Amino acid sequence: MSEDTPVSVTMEKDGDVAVIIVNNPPVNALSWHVRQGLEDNFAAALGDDSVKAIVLRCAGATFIAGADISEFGKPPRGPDFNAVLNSIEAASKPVIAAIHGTALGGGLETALVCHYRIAVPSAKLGVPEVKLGLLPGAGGTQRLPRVVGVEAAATMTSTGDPLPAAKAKELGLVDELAGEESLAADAIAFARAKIADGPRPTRERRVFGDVAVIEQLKTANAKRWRGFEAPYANLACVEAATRLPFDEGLAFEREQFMKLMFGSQSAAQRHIFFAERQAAKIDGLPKDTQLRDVKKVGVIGAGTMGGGISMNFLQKGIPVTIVEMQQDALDRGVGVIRKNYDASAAKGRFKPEQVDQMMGILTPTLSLDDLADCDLIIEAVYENMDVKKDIFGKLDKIAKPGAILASNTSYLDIDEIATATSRPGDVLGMHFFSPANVMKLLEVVRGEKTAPDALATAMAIGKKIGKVAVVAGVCDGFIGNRMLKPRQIEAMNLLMEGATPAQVDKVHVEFGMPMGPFQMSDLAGVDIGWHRDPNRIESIRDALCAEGRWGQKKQAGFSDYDHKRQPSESARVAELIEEYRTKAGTQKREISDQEIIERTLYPMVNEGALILAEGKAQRASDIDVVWIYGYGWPVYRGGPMFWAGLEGTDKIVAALEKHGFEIAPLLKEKADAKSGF
Ligand code: T1G
Repeated sequence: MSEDTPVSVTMEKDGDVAVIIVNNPPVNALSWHVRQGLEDNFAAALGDDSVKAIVLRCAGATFIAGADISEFGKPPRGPDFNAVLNSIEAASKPVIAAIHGTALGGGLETALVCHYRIAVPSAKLGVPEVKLGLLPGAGGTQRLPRVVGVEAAATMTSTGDPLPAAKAKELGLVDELAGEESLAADAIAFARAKIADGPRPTRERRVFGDVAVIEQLKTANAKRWRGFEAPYANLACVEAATRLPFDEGLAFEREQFMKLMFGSQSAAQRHIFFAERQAAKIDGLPKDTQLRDVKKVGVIGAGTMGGGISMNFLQKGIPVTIVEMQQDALDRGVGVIRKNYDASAAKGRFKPEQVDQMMGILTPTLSLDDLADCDLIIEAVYENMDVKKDIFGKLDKIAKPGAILASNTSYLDIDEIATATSRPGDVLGMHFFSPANVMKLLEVVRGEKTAPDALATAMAIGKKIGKVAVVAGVCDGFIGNRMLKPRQIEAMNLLMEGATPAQVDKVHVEFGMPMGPFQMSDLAGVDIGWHRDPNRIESIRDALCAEGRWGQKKQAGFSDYDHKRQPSESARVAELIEEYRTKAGTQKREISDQEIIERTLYPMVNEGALILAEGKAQRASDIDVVWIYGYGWPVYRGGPMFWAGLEGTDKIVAALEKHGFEIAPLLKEKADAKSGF
């Protein structure tokens, strides 16, 4: 080992048991120097005649949480991962993995080449590679069927969900449960007890279980896995384990792994893995920024948004005071919260007593004065600037010093709202996405005068309630909705020129979106933002609204809907479009699917480039995170800005120019450099 190799693996001896300890914070990833350290320390332990058994454990928060994803795509360094694992498995002395925290991916594969496994009850064990568009590429798909059987192996690899230690023990993945606080000692005792049994190489164990589960999983997950490659590659490897000798199965796994590793889907999913974590960071935040305490939250408005927002805090044990102006609206809002929790409890998500607990820390009131002791107040009322400024003016007098005053507005100017108070440093936006208790995205809108600690606190509380929070700047629509706008405008233009709502929606769904622009309008409500004058028809949308075609809620929007909300093409909508097209004197023509992509998705990239250039998003990857978690952009395409790199920014610019768009300078710059964002 050369002197510049970090020492991340050490060895201690307890009598005749060697204890090899990995210490590579924060998650003991199998970086090159860890692999080097394992190779060196196992060689030393195996070469020491006084050593009769070997324990492998980790310092810090967790057992090995996987290969070091940050090394992927870089020139290989240090010993080959498979070679290190195979040498551990071939050890002439029993090797025991002592597991705490999360043994994930390459971490679990390392535990699998150990001959026995002991874990603390709170440990979790899994192979989440599929969530990175990969598969366990160090023997996991071949060894798991030999330890837990085909059914469990197929489920673990294709879903990526970890198992709690107790379940792992039930399946035979863990041989012994240690005391929560005595893993080190229990592992040594367990190792000593295994000296007589000797090594138990996993590769020599027999695959068992019913291969039929593989087709069953494919059928059960067809919708969820639509467009993804990795789940099917994982299942193909597990299936191979049922019919190939170990080494041939390993070779098949390697081949499948390399295909995924060098494919665009894994690059996209790994991009999002890091992008999500990067989004939590605020560039330039002073190092000594202290977060404000948030022990009590106030929510103004008990409608759909106010109720959903409140639920996020209640289920994390944070008391909420919810304010409405009218008693019946307040009662209705509280009733909806209870109904939602009861529905979740019926599905087993909460125990009934938990629902009572959560409802017990919800305080309904008609008076804003009752928000005086709240640390964070979120306004979620009607999208009207005057209404919001009136409320913030009152809050300025009621709220305690240091309370954060947030608006859930989806596009209004936070800076203008802040002028209604004497404390603009405490004012920011917290834009939740409907349904607020379900959608993970939270846009935290930073006003001109928002204080750094207020912003950092809002980001931290967002993470605490399980959201993926992204900093946005003040502009119309912030990040997500601002990019949605050009997409919706062009989608309407395409109808005028000859496309149908179903065709545009189909192109988006085939691209990987959960729904197309018109399905989204019908779901949200075609009448959102409509002027409500049925005689004023200035667009196709006005024509639909004038006829009461307000979307799913009226069983008619851009499509017709049956009682199960199943859509079908509407002859009436086709007539309305034709009437409107004739009135406007627009010629109908054939529109290709490619043109739909170029005129609805490419303008989003263009808008994203403007958002970046204006500093309304901290980084391109933040924009990707917004679209993945706010609108269901397919994660295997990495978000609009990452996808622009895959598509080719030069190709995008050429198409946008062809369709007459004004090109964002930053996008032009990337295109000229033939680079992504
Ligand atoms: N490689 C590199 N960095 C990692 C990492 C990894 N595997 N896992 C986490 N980090 C970084 C992360 O970016 C963050 O960095 C910090 O650690 C804390 O992470 C061959 C090919 C373990 C459950 O997919 O699920 O093995 O932002 O904020 O909330 O078959 O990290 O601080 O600079 O998420 O406590 C398979 C991925 C890899 C597990 C901890 N393993 N990690 O959650 O902390 S592929 C995974 C996680 C593989 C082999 C294959 C979580 C966690 P920074 P964090 P956390």
